[in-house]
Amino acid sequence: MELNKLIFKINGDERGSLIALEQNKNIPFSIKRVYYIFDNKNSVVRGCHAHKKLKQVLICVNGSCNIKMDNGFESTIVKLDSPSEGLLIDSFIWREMYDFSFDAVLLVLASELYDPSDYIRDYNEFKEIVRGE
Ligand code: T46
Repeated sequence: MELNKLIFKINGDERGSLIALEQNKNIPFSIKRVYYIFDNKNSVVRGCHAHKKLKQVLICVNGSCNIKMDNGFESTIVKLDSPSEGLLIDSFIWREMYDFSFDAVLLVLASELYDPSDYIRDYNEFKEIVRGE
């Protein structure tokens, strides 16, 4: 399954590092919402859904976590552990986030405002939709 990893330019100098994220530049959509996930127990699994319209970029700005992505035909697991690396998750991709380190902060840039009706929460329903069954 195709992986959409984004590598961000680090503006570093003797003081430290800075990464700038800009909509429709290094982030491939207009950003309508930003949220971040933190303070997770190591054993939790988050996500477990797909979206009909929403596109997102996930960046683990501190610590690490694993992301499982599934397009209904195949799946892949990506470890996010760098603030200079983003993972683009398109619509109609099932995602699960797990193995959060105690210090993990997962920043998410989203192409749409929060809309509960955009979620597909049933894996069988998701598979039927993407497989056109
Ligand atoms: C996704 C993964 C990566 C809001 O009120 N506004 C928001 O923008 C979001 C995202 C959530 N919420 C509320 C809804 C729930 O009461 O925050 C609570 C936790 O949300 P949720 O259970 O959906 O969190 P995750 O980590 O399972 O999933 C989230 C996003 O919802 C989802 O779009 O792709 O992160």
